[in-house]
Amino acid sequence: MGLEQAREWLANATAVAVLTGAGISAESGIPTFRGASGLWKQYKPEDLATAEAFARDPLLVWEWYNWRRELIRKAQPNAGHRALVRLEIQKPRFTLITQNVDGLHDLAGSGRILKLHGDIWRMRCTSCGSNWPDRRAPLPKLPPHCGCGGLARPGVVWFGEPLPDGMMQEAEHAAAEAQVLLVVGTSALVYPAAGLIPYAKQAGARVIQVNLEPTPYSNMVDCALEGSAGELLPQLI
Ligand code: BV8
Ligand code: ZN
Repeated sequence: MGLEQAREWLANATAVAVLTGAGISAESGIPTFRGASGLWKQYKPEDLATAEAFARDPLLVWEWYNWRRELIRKAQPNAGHRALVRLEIQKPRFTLITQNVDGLHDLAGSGRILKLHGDIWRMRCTSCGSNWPDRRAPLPKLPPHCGCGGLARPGVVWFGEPLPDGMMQEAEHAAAEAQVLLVVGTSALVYPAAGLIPYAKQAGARVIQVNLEPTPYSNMVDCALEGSAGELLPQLI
């Protein structure tokens, strides 16, 4: 099944859901998680993105998030992000479900975004629980603290932590009612996010995958397009 067929499915759909991962931000200069570029000081992301790592060494974990915030601060949305904004405008029913915490979909102008794994530009207090936006990069002092004096943590979902309440239900609802699920730039290895792919398929959606490399679902999807999001999405939409 080729790009032409995928274009037609998308054009004829009135209800569309999109699932994105780090791959859509790669062409904006943000390293993905897997692969050499994802490493920071030899640490694997899944070693730092945990409550255990933060409890052990909050400064180390904040240095990593501060490094990512500075990278993301310099980044601009790319043609892939912008194509999804156009798709949202065209579709009566549209939901953008992202695993990315970089905020580039917002910056591109997307509206209906479900941030499954939170937002790197928000902070949460580990003692009073309040959360607030903070877009400073670099942060003046590490680790940052809350007004109550409590230690602040990044407003993201770490491995072993549940997704924000109701977020997965909303995402599953959007995936179930979509005629087309467009999956972009994800290795589909992290759950429950990756579970949305078979979920949509079972609910009768056409699933189109745009990814540089094959994923565990390449044989299940209706159309697996191998290439970069920045090149393929403008051709698809
Ligand atoms: C939970 C925020 C339970 C932080 C992130 C079932 C089976 C197995 C394991 C589990 C399971 N259920 C749960 C687990 C455990 C775990 C998990 O999935 N582990 C994996 C590693 C096996 N899941 C969890 O822990 C989740 N929580 O289950 O809680 C619970 C319930 C109740 C009570 C208590 C607990 C939470 C998971 C969320 C973790 N947080 N991020 C931060 O960012 O700092 S995950 C993070 O990693 C990202 O958000 C993203 O989700 C993931 C990285 O994946 P991708 O985005 O896909 O990126 P990747 O680099 O892997 O791939 C990029 C792809 O793009 C590649 O394929 C590449 O080819 C392609 N590409 C590159 N360039 C381009 C491109 N494609 C197109 N164009 C390009 N230019
Ligand atoms: Zn506080």
